[in-house]
Amino acid sequence: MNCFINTNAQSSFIQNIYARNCLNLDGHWHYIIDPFETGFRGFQGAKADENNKLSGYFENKQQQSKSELVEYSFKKSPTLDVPGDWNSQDEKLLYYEGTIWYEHDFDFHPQSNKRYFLRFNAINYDAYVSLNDKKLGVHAGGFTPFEFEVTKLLNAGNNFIIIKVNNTRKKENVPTDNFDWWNYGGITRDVLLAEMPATFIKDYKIQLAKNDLKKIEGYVQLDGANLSQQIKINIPEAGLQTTVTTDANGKAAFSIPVKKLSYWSPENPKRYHVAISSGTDSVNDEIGFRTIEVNGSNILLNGKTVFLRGIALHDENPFIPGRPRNISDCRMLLNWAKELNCNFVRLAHYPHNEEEAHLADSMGLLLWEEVPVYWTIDWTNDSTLHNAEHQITDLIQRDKNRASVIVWSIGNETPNIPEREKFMEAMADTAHALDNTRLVSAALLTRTSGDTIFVDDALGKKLDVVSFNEYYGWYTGGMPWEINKFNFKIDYEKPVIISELGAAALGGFHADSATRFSEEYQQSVYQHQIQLISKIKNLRGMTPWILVDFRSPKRPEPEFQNGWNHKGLISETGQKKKAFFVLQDFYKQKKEEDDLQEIK
Ligand code: GCB
Repeated sequence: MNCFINTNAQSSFIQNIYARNCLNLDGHWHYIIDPFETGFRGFQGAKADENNKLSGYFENKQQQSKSELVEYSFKKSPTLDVPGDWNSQDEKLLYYEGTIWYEHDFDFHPQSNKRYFLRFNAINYDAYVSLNDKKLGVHAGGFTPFEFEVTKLLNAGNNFIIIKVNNTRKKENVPTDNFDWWNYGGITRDVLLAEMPATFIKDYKIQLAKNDLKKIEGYVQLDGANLSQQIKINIPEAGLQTTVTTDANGKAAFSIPVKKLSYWSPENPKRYHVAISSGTDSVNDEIGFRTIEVNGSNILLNGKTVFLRGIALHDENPFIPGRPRNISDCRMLLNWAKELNCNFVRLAHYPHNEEEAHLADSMGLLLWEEVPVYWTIDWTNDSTLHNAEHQITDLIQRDKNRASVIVWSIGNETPNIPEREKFMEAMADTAHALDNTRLVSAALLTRTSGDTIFVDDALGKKLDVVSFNEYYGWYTGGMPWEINKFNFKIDYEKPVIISELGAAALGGFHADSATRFSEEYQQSVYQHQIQLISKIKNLRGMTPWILVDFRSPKRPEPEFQNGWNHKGLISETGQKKKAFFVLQDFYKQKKEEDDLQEIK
Protein backbone atom coordinates (compact mmCIF):
# COMPACT_ATOMS: atom_id res chain seq x y z
CA MET A 1 0.00 0.00 0.00
CA ASN A 2 1.24 3.45 -0.78
CA CYS A 3 0.05 6.15 1.44
CA PHE A 4 1.27 9.52 2.35
CA ILE A 5 1.73 8.77 6.02
CA ASN A 6 3.13 11.88 7.49
CA THR A 7 2.98 11.34 11.19
CA ASN A 8 5.01 14.31 12.40
CA ALA A 9 5.83 16.23 9.25
CA GLN A 10 4.04 19.55 9.06
CA SER A 11 1.53 19.74 6.27
CA SER A 12 3.17 23.04 5.46
CA PHE A 13 6.74 24.22 5.84
CA ILE A 14 8.67 27.39 6.53
CA GLN A 15 8.42 29.90 3.72
CA ASN A 16 11.69 31.12 2.14
CA ILE A 17 13.94 28.83 4.15
CA TYR A 18 17.13 30.20 2.61
CA ALA A 19 16.44 33.62 4.14
CA ARG A 20 16.40 32.04 7.63
CA ASN A 21 19.06 31.37 10.17
CA CYS A 22 20.01 27.80 9.24
CA LEU A 23 22.76 25.40 10.00
CA ASN A 24 23.55 23.66 6.74
CA LEU A 25 23.91 19.93 7.34
CA ASP A 26 25.17 19.07 3.85
CA GLY A 27 28.44 17.22 3.61
CA HIS A 28 29.72 13.66 3.68
CA TRP A 29 27.12 11.31 5.12
CA HIS A 30 27.86 7.67 5.92
CA TYR A 31 25.81 5.13 4.02
CA ILE A 32 24.96 1.45 4.10
CA ILE A 33 23.41 -0.32 1.11
CA ASP A 34 20.60 -2.52 2.36
CA PRO A 35 18.78 -4.32 -0.47
CA PHE A 36 17.20 -6.81 1.97
CA GLU A 37 15.93 -4.11 4.35
CA THR A 38 17.78 -5.86 7.15
CA GLY A 39 18.10 -2.62 9.07
CA PHE A 40 14.40 -2.13 9.04
CA ARG A 41 13.15 -5.57 9.86
CA GLY A 42 15.93 -6.89 12.07
CA PHE A 43 18.04 -9.87 11.17
CA GLN A 44 15.32 -12.47 11.34
CA GLY A 45 12.66 -10.34 9.77
CA ALA A 46 11.04 -9.39 13.04
CA LYS A 47 9.17 -6.15 13.15
CA ALA A 48 11.01 -2.96 13.88
CA ASP A 49 9.82 0.52 14.60
CA GLU A 50 7.00 0.41 17.07
CA ASN A 51 6.12 3.07 19.60
CA ASN A 52 8.60 5.43 17.98
CA LYS A 53 11.42 3.24 19.21
CA LEU A 54 13.94 2.23 16.64
CA SER A 55 15.54 -1.12 17.01
CA GLY A 56 18.46 -3.02 15.60
CA TYR A 57 20.22 -1.68 12.60
CA PHE A 58 18.92 1.85 12.65
CA GLU A 59 20.64 2.75 15.83
CA ASN A 60 23.91 4.52 15.77
CA LYS A 61 25.42 1.54 17.48
CA GLN A 62 29.15 1.04 18.11
CA GLN A 63 30.84 -2.14 19.20
CA GLN A 64 31.33 -1.82 22.98
CA SER A 65 33.75 -4.67 23.57
CA LYS A 66 35.88 -6.87 21.39
CA SER A 67 33.57 -9.83 21.91
CA GLU A 68 30.36 -8.03 20.99
CA LEU A 69 28.89 -9.02 17.65
CA VAL A 70 27.76 -6.00 15.65
CA GLU A 71 27.34 -6.67 11.96
CA TYR A 72 27.26 -3.15 10.66
CA SER A 73 28.88 0.18 11.37
CA PHE A 74 27.91 3.59 10.11
CA LYS A 75 31.17 5.06 11.30
CA LYS A 76 33.30 2.66 9.28
CA SER A 77 31.08 2.85 6.20
CA PRO A 78 31.93 5.05 3.23
CA THR A 79 30.29 8.41 2.63
CA LEU A 80 28.09 9.99 -0.01
CA ASP A 81 27.89 13.69 -0.68
CA VAL A 82 24.69 15.34 0.42
CA PRO A 83 23.12 16.86 -1.58
CA GLY A 84 23.58 14.41 -4.39
CA ASP A 85 21.99 11.32 -5.84
CA TRP A 86 23.69 8.04 -4.95
CA ASN A 87 23.70 6.71 -8.54
CA SER A 88 26.35 9.16 -9.68
CA GLN A 89 28.62 8.72 -6.65
CA ASP A 90 29.37 5.03 -6.56
CA GLU A 91 29.67 2.90 -9.69
CA LYS A 92 27.83 0.00 -8.14
CA LEU A 93 24.86 2.25 -7.42
CA LEU A 94 24.31 3.45 -10.99
CA TYR A 95 21.19 1.29 -11.49
CA TYR A 96 20.41 0.71 -7.81
CA GLU A 97 16.78 0.85 -6.75
CA GLY A 98 16.18 -0.07 -3.15
CA THR A 99 17.13 0.98 0.35
CA ILE A 100 20.14 2.93 1.49
CA TRP A 101 20.68 4.08 5.06
CA TYR A 102 22.31 7.46 5.68
CA GLU A 103 23.88 8.61 8.93
CA HIS A 104 25.27 12.01 9.81
CA ASP A 105 26.68 13.44 13.05
CA PHE A 106 26.71 17.10 13.92
CA ASP A 107 27.57 19.22 16.91
CA PHE A 108 24.98 21.64 18.07
CA HIS A 109 24.03 23.69 21.10
CA PRO A 110 20.36 24.63 21.00
CA GLN A 111 19.20 27.80 22.72
CA SER A 112 16.40 27.44 25.21
CA ASN A 113 14.18 30.22 23.82
CA LYS A 114 14.31 29.04 20.19
CA ARG A 115 12.54 26.43 18.12
CA TYR A 116 14.29 24.13 15.67
CA PHE A 117 13.15 22.55 12.43
CA LEU A 118 14.94 19.90 10.45
CA ARG A 119 14.29 20.58 6.79
CA PHE A 120 14.83 18.28 3.82
CA ASN A 121 14.53 19.98 0.45
CA ALA A 122 14.16 16.68 -1.43
CA ILE A 123 14.73 12.99 -0.83
CA ASN A 124 13.86 10.46 -3.52
CA TYR A 125 11.52 8.66 -2.85
CA ASP A 126 10.44 7.22 0.53
CA ALA A 127 12.22 8.65 3.53
CA TYR A 128 12.11 7.33 7.05
CA VAL A 129 13.76 9.86 9.31
CA SER A 130 15.13 9.71 12.85
CA LEU A 131 17.10 12.08 15.05
CA ASN A 132 19.16 10.73 17.95
CA ASP A 133 17.44 7.36 17.49
CA LYS A 134 13.94 8.85 17.82
CA LYS A 135 11.65 8.51 14.86
CA LEU A 136 10.57 11.86 13.37
CA GLY A 137 8.34 10.53 10.63
CA VAL A 138 8.17 9.50 7.04
CA HIS A 139 7.75 11.22 3.72
CA ALA A 140 6.81 9.97 0.26
CA GLY A 141 7.61 11.85 -2.94
CA GLY A 142 10.98 12.71 -4.39
CA PHE A 143 10.97 16.40 -5.21
CA THR A 144 9.22 18.50 -2.58
CA PRO A 145 10.44 19.79 0.78
CA PHE A 146 9.37 18.55 4.19
CA GLU A 147 10.38 19.28 7.74
CA PHE A 148 10.01 18.19 11.34
CA GLU A 149 10.09 20.22 14.50
CA VAL A 150 12.96 18.87 16.61
CA THR A 151 13.10 21.44 19.42
CA LYS A 152 12.69 18.83 22.14
CA LEU A 153 14.89 16.19 20.56
CA LEU A 154 18.17 18.02 20.07
CA ASN A 155 21.07 17.29 22.41
CA ALA A 156 23.55 19.88 23.57
CA GLY A 157 26.66 18.53 21.83
CA ASN A 158 26.60 15.53 19.54
CA ASN A 159 23.48 14.78 17.50
CA PHE A 160 22.94 12.32 14.68
CA ILE A 161 20.43 11.84 11.92
CA ILE A 162 19.65 8.44 10.44
CA ILE A 163 17.51 8.18 7.33
CA LYS A 164 16.35 5.16 5.44
CA VAL A 165 15.84 6.13 1.81
CA ASN A 166 14.14 3.86 -0.69
CA ASN A 167 13.72 4.68 -4.39
CA THR A 168 11.90 1.53 -5.49
CA ARG A 169 9.50 2.39 -8.30
CA LYS A 170 5.90 1.49 -7.56
CA LYS A 171 2.77 1.55 -9.65
CA GLU A 172 0.89 3.61 -7.06
CA ASN A 173 3.62 6.23 -6.61
CA VAL A 174 3.80 9.68 -8.20
CA PRO A 175 5.53 9.27 -10.60
CA THR A 176 4.43 5.72 -11.25
CA ASP A 177 6.86 2.88 -12.04
CA ASN A 178 7.45 3.87 -15.67
CA PHE A 179 9.06 7.14 -16.75
CA ASP A 180 11.68 8.36 -19.20
CA TRP A 181 14.36 9.68 -16.85
CA TRP A 182 16.88 8.29 -14.41
CA ASN A 183 15.49 7.17 -11.08
CA TYR A 184 18.10 9.04 -9.05
CA GLY A 185 17.86 8.00 -5.40
CA GLY A 186 19.03 9.63 -2.22
CA ILE A 187 19.15 12.95 -0.42
CA THR A 188 19.26 15.03 -3.55
CA ARG A 189 18.84 18.53 -2.08
CA ASP A 190 19.96 20.50 0.97
CA VAL A 191 19.42 19.44 4.58
CA LEU A 192 19.02 22.39 6.92
CA LEU A 193 18.45 22.94 10.61
CA ALA A 194 16.45 26.16 10.97
CA GLU A 195 16.52 28.16 14.19
CA MET A 196 13.30 30.11 14.72
CA PRO A 197 11.89 32.31 17.48
CA ALA A 198 9.21 30.75 19.70
CA THR A 199 6.55 32.43 17.60
CA PHE A 200 7.65 33.03 14.03
CA ILE A 201 6.49 34.00 10.56
CA LYS A 202 5.93 30.62 9.03
CA ASP A 203 4.34 31.59 5.78
CA TYR A 204 3.47 34.60 3.66
CA LYS A 205 2.25 35.46 0.21
CA ILE A 206 3.04 38.83 -1.30
CA GLN A 207 2.01 39.25 -4.93
CA LEU A 208 -0.01 41.50 -7.18
CA ALA A 209 -3.73 40.70 -6.94
CA LYS A 210 -5.25 38.71 -9.78
CA ASN A 211 -4.99 40.73 -13.00
CA ASP A 212 -4.54 43.95 -11.04
CA LEU A 213 -1.42 46.04 -11.52
CA LYS A 214 -2.56 48.48 -8.87
CA LYS A 215 -2.88 46.26 -5.81
CA ILE A 216 -0.48 44.08 -3.85
CA GLU A 217 -2.27 41.42 -1.84
CA GLY A 218 -1.39 38.58 0.42
CA TYR A 219 -1.26 37.19 3.91
CA VAL A 220 1.10 36.42 6.76
CA GLN A 221 0.83 33.32 8.95
CA LEU A 222 2.43 32.99 12.36
CA ASP A 223 3.29 29.77 14.18
CA GLY A 224 3.70 29.56 17.95
CA ALA A 225 1.94 30.48 21.16
CA ASN A 226 1.81 34.25 20.69
CA LEU A 227 -0.49 34.28 17.69
CA SER A 228 -2.00 37.72 17.92
CA GLN A 229 0.60 40.24 16.80
CA GLN A 230 1.08 43.33 14.70
CA ILE A 231 2.70 42.57 11.36
CA LYS A 232 4.50 45.15 9.25
CA ILE A 233 5.02 44.67 5.54
CA ASN A 234 7.47 47.16 4.12
CA ILE A 235 8.66 47.65 0.53
CA PRO A 236 10.88 50.69 1.06
CA GLU A 237 11.99 51.28 -2.54
CA ALA A 238 8.37 51.42 -3.70
CA GLY A 239 7.39 53.60 -0.73
CA LEU A 240 4.82 51.00 0.31
CA GLN A 241 3.99 49.69 3.73
CA THR A 242 1.15 48.47 5.82
CA THR A 243 0.50 47.16 9.32
CA VAL A 244 -2.04 44.45 10.09
CA THR A 245 -2.94 42.36 13.13
CA THR A 246 -3.08 38.59 13.03
CA ASP A 247 -6.25 36.80 14.15
CA ALA A 248 -6.56 34.09 16.77
CA ASN A 249 -5.14 31.58 14.27
CA GLY A 250 -2.11 33.73 13.63
CA LYS A 251 -3.19 34.83 10.17
CA ALA A 252 -3.58 38.30 8.70
CA ALA A 253 -4.55 39.19 5.16
CA PHE A 254 -3.56 42.54 3.67
CA SER A 255 -3.95 44.64 0.58
CA ILE A 256 -1.75 47.58 -0.42
CA PRO A 257 -2.76 50.01 -3.18
CA VAL A 258 0.06 50.69 -5.62
CA LYS A 259 0.68 53.93 -7.50
CA LYS A 260 3.95 53.34 -9.26
CA LEU A 261 5.93 50.13 -9.56
CA SER A 262 8.53 48.88 -11.96
CA TYR A 263 6.88 45.64 -13.08
CA TRP A 264 8.89 42.43 -13.34
CA SER A 265 9.34 40.94 -16.81
CA PRO A 266 12.08 39.04 -18.69
CA GLU A 267 13.30 42.38 -20.06
CA ASN A 268 13.14 44.01 -16.65
CA PRO A 269 13.63 41.42 -13.89
CA LYS A 270 13.17 44.02 -11.19
CA ARG A 271 12.85 42.66 -7.66
CA TYR A 272 11.96 44.71 -4.63
CA HIS A 273 13.31 44.18 -1.19
CA VAL A 274 10.38 43.19 1.03
CA ALA A 275 10.64 43.17 4.83
CA ILE A 276 8.03 41.39 6.91
CA SER A 277 8.19 41.75 10.66
CA SER A 278 6.16 40.78 13.68
CA GLY A 279 6.86 41.56 17.33
CA THR A 280 8.94 38.40 17.61
CA ASP A 281 10.35 37.71 14.14
CA SER A 282 11.33 39.23 10.82
CA VAL A 283 12.12 37.89 7.37
CA ASN A 284 13.24 39.48 4.10
CA ASP A 285 12.55 38.52 0.54
CA GLU A 286 13.28 39.84 -2.96
CA ILE A 287 9.99 39.88 -4.82
CA GLY A 288 9.12 40.81 -8.38
CA PHE A 289 5.63 42.08 -9.17
CA ARG A 290 3.89 41.12 -12.39
CA THR A 291 0.52 39.92 -13.57
CA ILE A 292 -0.12 36.99 -15.87
CA GLU A 293 -3.50 36.30 -17.41
CA VAL A 294 -5.30 34.77 -20.30
CA ASN A 295 -7.42 37.03 -22.44
CA GLY A 296 -9.24 35.08 -25.15
CA SER A 297 -6.46 33.36 -27.03
CA ASN A 298 -3.71 35.63 -25.68
CA ILE A 299 -1.39 35.37 -22.72
CA LEU A 300 -0.83 38.78 -21.15
CA LEU A 301 2.16 39.62 -19.01
CA ASN A 302 1.56 42.91 -17.20
CA GLY A 303 -1.34 43.47 -19.59
CA LYS A 304 0.72 42.96 -22.76
CA THR A 305 0.76 40.01 -25.16
CA VAL A 306 3.75 37.77 -24.68
CA PHE A 307 5.10 34.91 -26.81
CA LEU A 308 6.78 32.26 -24.67
CA ARG A 309 10.10 31.38 -26.27
CA GLY A 310 10.78 28.33 -24.18
CA ILE A 311 12.74 25.15 -23.75
CA ALA A 312 12.21 22.12 -21.51
CA LEU A 313 14.72 21.11 -18.88
CA HIS A 314 15.34 18.11 -16.63
CA ASP A 315 16.93 18.63 -13.22
CA GLU A 316 20.19 17.02 -14.25
CA ASN A 317 23.75 18.19 -14.82
CA PRO A 318 25.10 16.14 -17.77
CA PHE A 319 28.69 16.63 -16.64
CA ILE A 320 28.18 14.73 -13.37
CA PRO A 321 25.95 13.13 -14.78
CA GLY A 322 23.38 13.35 -12.05
CA ARG A 323 21.18 15.68 -10.08
CA PRO A 324 22.60 19.20 -9.73
CA ARG A 325 24.64 19.48 -6.54
CA ASN A 326 24.42 23.24 -6.13
CA ILE A 327 22.91 26.37 -7.56
CA SER A 328 25.82 26.91 -9.97
CA ASP A 329 24.76 23.74 -11.77
CA CYS A 330 21.30 25.24 -12.23
CA ARG A 331 22.80 28.55 -13.30
CA MET A 332 24.73 26.77 -16.06
CA LEU A 333 21.48 25.28 -17.41
CA LEU A 334 19.53 28.54 -17.24
CA ASN A 335 22.40 30.44 -18.89
CA TRP A 336 22.20 28.02 -21.81
CA ALA A 337 18.47 28.75 -22.06
CA LYS A 338 19.28 32.47 -22.15
CA GLU A 339 21.83 31.89 -24.88
CA LEU A 340 19.09 30.19 -26.88
CA ASN A 341 17.14 33.50 -26.65
CA CYS A 342 14.53 31.99 -24.32
CA ASN A 343 12.27 33.97 -22.05
CA PHE A 344 10.58 30.80 -20.72
CA VAL A 345 11.65 27.43 -19.31
CA ARG A 346 9.60 24.32 -18.65
CA LEU A 347 10.97 22.65 -15.52
CA ALA A 348 9.98 19.10 -16.43
CA HIS A 349 8.59 16.72 -15.11
CA TYR A 350 8.70 17.32 -11.37
CA PRO A 351 9.55 20.17 -9.00
CA HIS A 352 13.13 21.38 -9.42
CA ASN A 353 15.29 23.06 -6.79
CA GLU A 354 13.71 25.88 -4.74
CA GLU A 355 16.70 28.14 -5.39
CA GLU A 356 16.28 27.76 -9.13
CA ALA A 357 13.05 29.76 -9.07
CA HIS A 358 14.87 32.54 -7.17
CA LEU A 359 17.56 32.41 -9.83
CA ALA A 360 14.98 32.59 -12.64
CA ASP A 361 13.48 35.63 -10.87
CA SER A 362 16.85 37.33 -10.94
CA MET A 363 17.67 36.29 -14.54
CA GLY A 364 14.31 37.22 -16.04
CA LEU A 365 13.13 33.77 -17.08
CA LEU A 366 9.47 32.80 -16.92
CA LEU A 367 8.83 29.30 -15.55
CA TRP A 368 6.44 26.41 -16.09
CA GLU A 369 6.58 24.23 -12.97
CA GLU A 370 5.24 20.69 -12.91
CA VAL A 371 4.42 17.70 -10.73
CA PRO A 372 5.26 14.12 -11.81
CA VAL A 373 1.77 13.03 -12.76
CA TYR A 374 3.26 11.35 -15.77
CA TRP A 375 1.83 8.76 -18.18
CA THR A 376 -0.05 5.87 -16.55
CA ILE A 377 -0.69 6.94 -13.00
CA ASP A 378 -2.78 4.65 -10.79
CA TRP A 379 -5.88 6.73 -11.53
CA THR A 380 -8.40 5.03 -9.31
CA ASN A 381 -6.21 4.78 -6.23
CA ASP A 382 -7.29 7.41 -3.68
CA SER A 383 -3.94 7.50 -1.92
CA THR A 384 -2.22 8.16 -5.27
CA LEU A 385 -4.51 11.14 -5.83
CA HIS A 386 -3.83 12.30 -2.29
CA ASN A 387 -0.10 12.07 -2.94
CA ALA A 388 -0.35 13.99 -6.24
CA GLU A 389 -2.45 16.70 -4.62
CA HIS A 390 0.05 16.94 -1.81
CA GLN A 391 2.84 17.46 -4.34
CA ILE A 392 1.09 20.25 -6.24
CA THR A 393 0.12 21.85 -2.93
CA ASP A 394 3.71 21.73 -1.68
CA LEU A 395 5.04 23.14 -4.94
CA ILE A 396 2.62 26.06 -4.91
CA GLN A 397 3.27 26.58 -1.22
CA ARG A 398 7.02 26.73 -1.90
CA ASP A 399 7.15 28.96 -5.01
CA LYS A 400 4.08 31.17 -4.75
CA ASN A 401 6.15 34.33 -4.20
CA ARG A 402 8.28 33.87 -7.30
CA ALA A 403 7.51 36.25 -10.16
CA SER A 404 9.14 33.87 -12.63
CA VAL A 405 6.56 31.14 -12.10
CA ILE A 406 3.57 31.68 -14.39
CA VAL A 407 2.29 28.15 -15.07
CA TRP A 408 1.47 25.27 -12.73
CA SER A 409 1.42 22.07 -14.75
CA ILE A 410 -0.64 19.27 -13.27
CA GLY A 411 0.75 16.51 -15.47
CA ASN A 412 2.31 15.18 -18.64
CA GLU A 413 0.88 12.95 -21.37
CA THR A 414 -1.82 11.46 -19.21
CA PRO A 415 -3.91 9.24 -21.48
CA ASN A 416 -7.36 10.43 -22.38
CA ILE A 417 -9.30 7.63 -20.68
CA PRO A 418 -12.39 7.87 -18.47
CA GLU A 419 -10.60 6.66 -15.28
CA ARG A 420 -8.30 9.65 -15.50
CA GLU A 421 -10.98 12.37 -15.50
CA LYS A 422 -11.77 12.53 -11.79
CA PHE A 423 -8.10 12.53 -10.84
CA MET A 424 -6.99 15.22 -13.28
CA GLU A 425 -10.00 17.42 -12.70
CA ALA A 426 -9.32 17.29 -8.97
CA MET A 427 -5.72 18.31 -9.69
CA ALA A 428 -6.82 21.26 -11.82
CA ASP A 429 -9.32 22.38 -9.17
CA THR A 430 -6.69 22.13 -6.43
CA ALA A 431 -4.17 24.21 -8.38
CA HIS A 432 -6.76 26.86 -9.23
CA ALA A 433 -8.03 26.99 -5.65
CA LEU A 434 -4.54 27.42 -4.22
CA ASP A 435 -3.44 30.12 -6.63
CA ASN A 436 -5.74 32.23 -8.76
CA THR A 437 -2.93 34.52 -9.91
CA ARG A 438 -1.21 32.02 -12.19
CA LEU A 439 -2.17 29.80 -15.13
CA VAL A 440 -2.91 26.10 -14.85
CA SER A 441 -1.98 23.76 -17.68
CA ALA A 442 -0.90 20.18 -18.48
CA ALA A 443 1.04 18.67 -21.36
CA LEU A 444 -1.71 16.83 -23.25
CA LEU A 445 -1.61 14.20 -25.97
CA THR A 446 -3.03 14.58 -29.47
CA ARG A 447 -4.58 12.11 -31.88
CA THR A 448 -4.18 11.96 -35.64
CA SER A 449 -6.66 11.01 -38.31
CA GLY A 450 -5.56 11.35 -41.93
CA ASP A 451 -3.71 14.64 -42.18
CA THR A 452 -5.40 16.19 -39.16
CA ILE A 453 -3.94 16.46 -35.68
CA PHE A 454 -6.80 16.67 -33.20
CA VAL A 455 -6.40 18.38 -29.84
CA ASP A 456 -9.66 17.39 -28.20
CA ASP A 457 -8.71 15.99 -24.80
CA ALA A 458 -11.62 16.76 -22.45
CA LEU A 459 -9.17 17.92 -19.78
CA GLY A 460 -8.59 20.99 -21.96
CA LYS A 461 -11.77 22.54 -20.60
CA LYS A 462 -10.23 22.69 -17.12
CA LEU A 463 -7.00 24.37 -18.27
CA ASP A 464 -6.20 28.04 -18.78
CA VAL A 465 -3.70 27.23 -21.50
CA VAL A 466 -3.97 24.25 -23.85
CA SER A 467 -0.57 22.61 -24.13
CA PHE A 468 0.35 19.46 -25.96
CA ASN A 469 3.31 17.32 -26.94
CA GLU A 470 3.78 16.20 -30.52
CA TYR A 471 6.65 14.40 -32.19
CA TYR A 472 5.84 14.72 -35.91
CA GLY A 473 8.95 13.91 -37.87
CA TRP A 474 10.32 11.65 -35.16
CA TYR A 475 7.89 9.13 -33.66
CA THR A 476 5.16 9.76 -36.19
CA GLY A 477 4.14 11.61 -39.34
CA GLY A 478 6.91 10.45 -41.69
CA MET A 479 10.17 12.15 -42.53
CA PRO A 480 10.81 15.67 -41.28
CA TRP A 481 10.07 17.27 -44.67
CA GLU A 482 6.74 15.43 -44.92
CA ILE A 483 5.11 16.87 -41.82
CA ASN A 484 3.88 20.08 -43.37
CA LYS A 485 0.91 18.22 -44.80
CA PHE A 486 -0.64 18.12 -41.33
CA ASN A 487 -3.13 20.64 -40.01
CA PHE A 488 -4.33 21.15 -36.47
CA LYS A 489 -7.86 21.02 -35.20
CA ILE A 490 -7.92 22.37 -31.68
CA ASP A 491 -11.21 22.24 -29.81
CA TYR A 492 -10.46 25.13 -27.49
CA GLU A 493 -10.39 28.85 -28.15
CA LYS A 494 -7.52 29.28 -25.67
CA PRO A 495 -3.82 30.12 -25.92
CA VAL A 496 -1.74 27.17 -27.11
CA ILE A 497 1.72 26.13 -25.97
CA ILE A 498 3.54 23.26 -27.70
CA SER A 499 4.94 21.68 -24.56
CA GLU A 500 7.15 19.21 -26.48
CA LEU A 501 8.45 18.59 -29.97
CA GLY A 502 11.84 17.24 -30.91
CA ALA A 503 14.11 14.55 -32.27
CA ALA A 504 17.22 12.77 -31.07
CA ALA A 505 20.75 13.36 -32.35
CA LEU A 506 24.05 12.07 -31.09
CA GLY A 507 26.24 15.15 -30.67
CA GLY A 508 28.97 15.15 -33.30
CA PHE A 509 27.35 12.49 -35.50
CA HIS A 510 26.88 13.93 -38.99
CA ALA A 511 25.05 12.42 -41.95
CA ASP A 512 22.23 13.45 -44.28
CA SER A 513 18.88 14.63 -42.95
CA ALA A 514 17.28 11.22 -43.59
CA THR A 515 19.66 9.48 -41.17
CA ARG A 516 18.29 8.85 -37.71
CA PHE A 517 20.32 10.20 -34.79
CA SER A 518 22.32 12.56 -37.01
CA GLU A 519 22.49 16.24 -36.12
CA GLU A 520 21.17 16.93 -39.64
CA TYR A 521 18.02 14.87 -39.00
CA GLN A 522 17.34 16.74 -35.77
CA GLN A 523 18.04 20.05 -37.48
CA SER A 524 15.57 19.20 -40.23
CA VAL A 525 12.87 18.29 -37.68
CA TYR A 526 13.30 21.71 -36.05
CA GLN A 527 13.19 23.52 -39.39
CA HIS A 528 9.99 21.78 -40.46
CA GLN A 529 8.37 21.85 -37.03
CA ILE A 530 8.72 25.62 -36.93
CA GLN A 531 6.74 25.79 -40.17
CA LEU A 532 4.20 23.23 -38.97
CA ILE A 533 3.36 24.85 -35.66
CA SER A 534 3.25 28.31 -37.21
CA LYS A 535 -0.06 27.15 -38.69
CA ILE A 536 -1.60 27.27 -35.22
CA LYS A 537 -3.53 30.51 -34.97
CA ASN A 538 -3.47 30.62 -31.17
CA LEU A 539 0.15 29.59 -30.74
CA ARG A 540 1.50 31.61 -27.80
CA GLY A 541 4.56 29.64 -26.84
CA MET A 542 6.62 26.49 -27.10
CA THR A 543 9.04 24.44 -25.02
CA PRO A 544 10.76 21.96 -27.36
CA TRP A 545 12.16 18.78 -25.87
CA ILE A 546 14.86 19.36 -24.58
CA LEU A 547 17.78 21.70 -23.77
CA VAL A 548 20.35 19.07 -22.75
CA ASP A 549 20.76 15.32 -23.30
CA PHE A 550 19.74 13.36 -20.22
CA ARG A 551 20.15 9.85 -18.92
CA SER A 552 17.33 7.37 -19.36
CA PRO A 553 17.33 3.64 -18.71
CA LYS A 554 14.64 3.36 -21.37
CA ARG A 555 17.17 4.12 -24.13
CA PRO A 556 19.38 1.02 -24.39
CA GLU A 557 20.33 1.16 -28.12
CA PRO A 558 24.13 0.86 -27.81
CA GLU A 559 25.43 2.87 -30.75
CA PHE A 560 23.45 6.10 -30.56
CA GLN A 561 21.76 6.05 -27.16
CA ASN A 562 23.69 4.02 -24.64
CA GLY A 563 21.42 4.96 -21.76
CA TRP A 564 20.88 8.55 -22.89
CA ASN A 565 17.90 10.37 -24.32
CA HIS A 566 19.66 12.43 -26.97
CA LYS A 567 16.89 14.87 -27.81
CA GLY A 568 18.98 17.63 -26.25
CA LEU A 569 19.94 20.68 -28.28
CA ILE A 570 23.14 20.47 -26.26
CA SER A 571 24.98 17.16 -25.98
CA GLU A 572 25.97 15.45 -22.76
CA THR A 573 29.45 16.87 -23.27
CA GLY A 574 28.12 20.42 -23.57
CA GLN A 575 28.40 20.64 -27.35
CA LYS A 576 25.69 22.63 -29.16
CA LYS A 577 24.07 20.65 -31.94
CA LYS A 578 22.93 22.13 -35.27
CA ALA A 579 19.30 22.31 -34.14
CA PHE A 580 20.31 24.61 -31.27
CA PHE A 581 21.11 27.30 -33.81
CA VAL A 582 17.87 26.78 -35.73
CA LEU A 583 15.86 27.46 -32.60
CA GLN A 584 18.17 30.25 -31.49
CA ASP A 585 17.59 32.06 -34.81
CA PHE A 586 13.85 31.50 -34.70
CA TYR A 587 13.67 32.93 -31.18
CA LYS A 588 15.83 35.89 -32.16
CA GLN A 589 13.40 36.67 -34.94
CA LYS A 590 10.40 36.21 -32.62
CA LYS A 591 11.98 38.52 -30.10
CA GLU A 592 12.60 41.18 -32.73
CA GLU A 593 8.98 40.93 -33.87
CA ASP A 594 7.80 41.32 -30.27
CA ASP A 595 10.10 44.29 -29.68
CA LEU A 596 8.72 45.93 -32.82
CA GLN A 597 5.18 45.30 -31.61
CA GLU A 598 6.12 46.99 -28.34
CA ILE A 599 7.35 50.13 -30.14
CA LYS A 600 4.11 50.39 -32.16
C1 GCB B 1 7.62 12.58 -24.14
C2 GCB B 1 7.76 12.70 -22.69
C3 GCB B 1 9.21 12.93 -22.28
C4 GCB B 1 10.09 11.97 -23.06
C5 GCB B 1 9.97 12.34 -24.52
C6 GCB B 1 10.80 11.43 -25.44
O1 GCB B 1 6.58 12.77 -24.70
O2 GCB B 1 6.95 13.70 -22.14
O3 GCB B 1 9.33 12.72 -20.91
O4 GCB B 1 11.40 11.99 -22.63
O5 GCB B 1 8.65 12.22 -24.92
O6 GCB B 1 11.97 11.69 -25.60
O7 GCB B 1 10.24 10.49 -25.96
